[in-house]
Amino acid sequence: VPSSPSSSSLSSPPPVILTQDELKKIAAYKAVEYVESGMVLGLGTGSTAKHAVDRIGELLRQGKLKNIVGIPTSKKTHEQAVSLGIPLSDLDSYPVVDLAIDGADEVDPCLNLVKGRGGSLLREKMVEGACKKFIVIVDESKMVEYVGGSGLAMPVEIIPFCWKFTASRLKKLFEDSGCVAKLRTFGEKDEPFVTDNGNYIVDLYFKKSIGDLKAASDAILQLAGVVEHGMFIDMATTVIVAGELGITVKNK
Ligand code: ABF
Repeated sequence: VPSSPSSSSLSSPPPVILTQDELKKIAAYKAVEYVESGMVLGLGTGSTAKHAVDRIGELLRQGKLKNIVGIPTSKKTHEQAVSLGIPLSDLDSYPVVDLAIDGADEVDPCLNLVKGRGGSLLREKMVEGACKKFIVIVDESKMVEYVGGSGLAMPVEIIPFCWKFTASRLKKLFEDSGCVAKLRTFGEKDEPFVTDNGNYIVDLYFKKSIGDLKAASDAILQLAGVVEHGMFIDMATTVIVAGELGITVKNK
């Protein structure tokens, strides 16, 4: 008996829809394929990087990786790495990092990034700025046309002293882009979010593109009170994007 169209469609396997977290894990595992024994590794922060750190711990435990030294980019990653038995050190002892693997909030077609919505941008920029190779791992939702133009936060770490003054100067810098500057807070009492370095974060929101990223970066960094911002310009050497149709590896 010939099968009806409805019965044949019932017998074909349903399409596999991966969750965002599964995509993050796929990107992370792919990046860990670049890790070799003996490397000094920058260990990123966030839900995507967490998968990479877990995988490195697993390969060390299985003896498939040896003599790794990890440099964590946050207190949280430090704790995770300790719990996995990954040997750790810092940039004072290892000023050159072979490879760093970390997530991002936005990635543009030139591989410029916005990072720091997880609050760890300063240590991330220090560690990733010291590495020979920096692999960014994202799911496809992070890919944008212009960084800073998505309407989502562009974080700036500032010192707590007179933070309102610094926030208003940041806002003024980008008046033409319709900038709104908001102190990052947490909890019911809206307490200031404090970074691992004891600083505050001001999130900048733009209505229009901020134009030249390098000029924007220079202007922000010139303000006294600013510690660092979340634009990572020209730093990523590789971006691994996991999407429903598979993995894409973009190289600088
Ligand atoms: C870190 O984690 C950050 O720089 C970025 O803010 C964030 C990305 O988070 P997730 O991987 O959880 O999406 O890499």
